[in-house]
Amino acid sequence: MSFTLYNAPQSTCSQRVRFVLNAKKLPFTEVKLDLLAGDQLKPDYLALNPNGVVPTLDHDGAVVIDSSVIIEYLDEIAPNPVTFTPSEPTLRARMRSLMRFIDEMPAAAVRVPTFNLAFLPRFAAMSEEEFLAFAESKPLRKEFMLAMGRKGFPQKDMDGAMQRLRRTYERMDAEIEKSGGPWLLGADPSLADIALMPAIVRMADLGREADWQDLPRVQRWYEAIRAHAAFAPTYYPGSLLTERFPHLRKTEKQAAR
Ligand SMILES: N[C@@H](CCC(=O)N[C@@H](CS)C(=O)NCC(=O)O)C(=O)O
Repeated sequence: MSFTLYNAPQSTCSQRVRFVLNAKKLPFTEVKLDLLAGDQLKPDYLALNPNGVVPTLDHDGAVVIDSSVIIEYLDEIAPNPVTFTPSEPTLRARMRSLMRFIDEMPAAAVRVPTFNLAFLPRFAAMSEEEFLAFAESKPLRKEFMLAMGRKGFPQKDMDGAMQRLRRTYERMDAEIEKSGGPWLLGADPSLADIALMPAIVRMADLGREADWQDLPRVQRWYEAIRAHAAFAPTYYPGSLLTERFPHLRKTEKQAAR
């Protein structure tokens, strides 16, 4: 089996897929796209992924897009040496419900502080015409970009994103308590944990770890995922925003407030 992953080091959606490939010990060729330069919007890439976003997986010529779909696909075609899908149908259903929740809540919310804090200087440096043309060329995120504008999302949107993330931590806490932990569904990590991981790691990278300090089950979950053997090869150097954008290291805590 041959795998090519089109992705970006700091992309949260890409990190889900790298984690699963690493955990399953599936060798893959990594094609790194520069998202701020617009590599994801070039015709060759759009022919693979018409959404104009990463990740995209090519498996022996079969193209699979969307990180949640890709990780489910990988779990189906390579159930060994480890599977992240419970065998019991009601647990599988719970896992999928959580994955939908994660895509709708934290995975979406985390884009607001990410763009405002990390990427804005790049857009602020564009002329209005350049920015509008860049936004216009995005099949999936045009309206998101226009809502952000060159000045960034207003504080109201930042506050809303932080509230949605806080409700996510509380939901995680409740799920871990219900399952007995340490993972969302109990004793073993599932695709839901992997889908959630990048949003939590992103918020920690942005200096917001204190936001779940009052929830020790969530803190233990965060320690457990970081201790997983697949974590370090997934978060290779350059995978964190603070590694690529040094301006975040000093100001992240104040700026995210
Ligand atoms: N639902 C998609 C979302 C993919 C997505 O939003 N990817 C981001 C990086 S995490 C991207 O490529 N952004 C490029 C852009 O906004 O132009 C998935 O999970 O694969």
